[in-house]
Amino acid sequence: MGLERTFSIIKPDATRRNITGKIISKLEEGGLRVVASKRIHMSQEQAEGFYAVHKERPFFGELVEFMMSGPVVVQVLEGENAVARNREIMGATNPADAAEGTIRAEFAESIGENSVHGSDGPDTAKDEIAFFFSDDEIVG
Ligand code: DAT
Ligand code: MG
Repeated sequence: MGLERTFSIIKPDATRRNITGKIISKLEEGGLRVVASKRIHMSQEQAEGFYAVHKERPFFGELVEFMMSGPVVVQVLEGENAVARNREIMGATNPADAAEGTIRAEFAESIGENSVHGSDGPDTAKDEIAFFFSDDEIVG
């Protein structure tokens, strides 16, 4: 399989509770390495653009408002099967369904305020990384 990269966001509910370190520890303990990271406050344009795939969903407005409600940490993660591995470490979208020990089972507050984002496939990962990072910001 070889090394792969994926895109991750630590969401505003997690920065608000000052648990970014706990979340990064879970990612690192799961075999992923942070190769790019920055703390940003998303603009409306960024939040709407990033989640454009969900724009017809009933929760779109709420999702965009939430992602703009505080700082986030955007990251590029690297590791074996990084896309799938990150999804495993995160757990299911709804924390009520997330497996024990996953980030969302331990930290997420609700289906909307669920602490982390992770790319859902290798093509999405490439697009999402490019949305927030230039090549020279990624140091593997
Ligand atoms: P994931 O973040 O696990 O990839 P997704 O891509 O289906 O999940 O949805 C993106 C985000 O939208 C999700 O992390 C939280 C929000 N969301 C999804 N379903 C929702 C719902 N039924 N109600 C409120 N927010 C929801
Ligand atoms: Mg998704």
